[in-house]
Amino acid sequence: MIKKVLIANRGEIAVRIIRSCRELGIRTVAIYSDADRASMHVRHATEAYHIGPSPSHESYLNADKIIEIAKLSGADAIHPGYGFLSENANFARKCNEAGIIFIGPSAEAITLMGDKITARQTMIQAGVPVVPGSEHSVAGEENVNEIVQAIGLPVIIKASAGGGGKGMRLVREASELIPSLRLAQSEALSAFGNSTVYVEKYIDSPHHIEFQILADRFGNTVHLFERECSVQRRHQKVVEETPSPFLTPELRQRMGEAAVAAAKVVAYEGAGTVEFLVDANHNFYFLEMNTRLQVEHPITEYTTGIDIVKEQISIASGMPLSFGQNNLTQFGHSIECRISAEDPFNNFMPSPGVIRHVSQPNGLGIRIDSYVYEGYEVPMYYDPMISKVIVWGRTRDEAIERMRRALFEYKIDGIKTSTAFLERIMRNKSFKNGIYDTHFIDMHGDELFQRHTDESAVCADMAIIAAYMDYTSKIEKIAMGDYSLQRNGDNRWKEYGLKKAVQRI
Ligand code: MV4
Repeated sequence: MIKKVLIANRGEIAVRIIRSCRELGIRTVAIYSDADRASMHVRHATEAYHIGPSPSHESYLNADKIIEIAKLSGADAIHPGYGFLSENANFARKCNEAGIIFIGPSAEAITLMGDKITARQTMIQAGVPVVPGSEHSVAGEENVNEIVQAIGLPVIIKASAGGGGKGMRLVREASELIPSLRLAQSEALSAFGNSTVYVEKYIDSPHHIEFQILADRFGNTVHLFERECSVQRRHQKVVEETPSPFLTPELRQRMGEAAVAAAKVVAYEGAGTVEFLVDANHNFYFLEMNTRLQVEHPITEYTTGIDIVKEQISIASGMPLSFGQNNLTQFGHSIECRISAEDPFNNFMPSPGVIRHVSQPNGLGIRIDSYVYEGYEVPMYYDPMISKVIVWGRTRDEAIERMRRALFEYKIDGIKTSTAFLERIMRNKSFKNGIYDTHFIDMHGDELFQRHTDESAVCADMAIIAAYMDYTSKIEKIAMGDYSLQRNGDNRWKEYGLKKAVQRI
């Protein structure tokens, strides 16, 4: 039995993991860097240890120090969350060698899936469809020409040690092939210390759809259905939803079976995600497997009722899954929006700083996985994501309207955040119709990034100004941006748009 878990992470995911531990009666050990002394995860945990300076390499990536603290504190397991050491096979191995349970898959499964060429070969053996392309690493110029002869242009050159879009190169013209190969190889070498690359046929306008997997050590493997993750910007997911409006029940079933086969062939244990590309003709291809808990896991929790973190802990304690595939159904619809401390209207410029005021949405079907509070300073050292808004609705339309309402209610002052940008996505016609693919943000940039004052921001500002005007009593009218406020004859506030305001002031 696991009685005490060290969380080798920070931010919202550390808080999220501690919540499930508390429900299970498991004590928790937080670690924190200099910048995180006052962080929320430290407050939630039963005990907390300082790990080192703010930069990740000296704190949340310091494997030996983390294991040392686990031993010192008497933790029997380590949960790595996502990012940091979560997909580091050496860390998983070191934990196990130190007699500490790594809550995640085996080091072997992490290594295998971390090497994208080996992962591809393994999937081919298991009968899971992969994108047409090279079976081995690209050996040289002759070899790459042969591959492209066989599959045709355009192709995409990917780093075997890469993943998540890092080190990819699209090749449309034959003349670009060799220069792109050289570039891809040197980029892979400098980014991953390994120049090995492979080639795939380029799938134009694909959907990114992933399946959540749970597997115990007795060979029981189930999937918890899909997550549609096509709303991305520079390989960062922005909005995720489930069910995918693009899948049919028949395709969902076939992809779910393929995802389970993918997990079984590597004797996978724990929670994992099998990513697929799906083309416009409903062909699906294995892309990669993420061997960790993912940011977007809550939408699956909402639509299946399963607490994925509790399942991870149960599996890591050696328990069999308490349900089979036939016990699982998807109910209703769930959407997640990632809120980041960035300015979406200024090229997503990071916006760290002190949160002066925060007012979170609430009510039926709303879940906030966050770690910020009033007075908290968002540090510049880590990922800019500060909060996730997750909604559930009986239908997709209800979930979208609920998300709009939640984003409207969410007020964060002191720093710039992405809430207004996310509201625009919820109002976008193509998104509302469920007709979008991985090019969505690029295709709708004009609309999504257009500079105009958002309704929610105006309402909030107007309310503050009206209160201020009541307070000062002398001010009868005030102009702000495109709007103005003025008292009516009956002493009530009236709003004017820009044109009216200019006429009257
Ligand atoms: C592709 C592709 C088209 N064809 N592979 C980007 C992230 C990484 N996991 C793989 N990615 C892609 N691989 C082939 N053969 C297009 C992408 C891609 C993409 C994939 C999912 C979500 C967003 C994306 C944005 C640009 C490119």
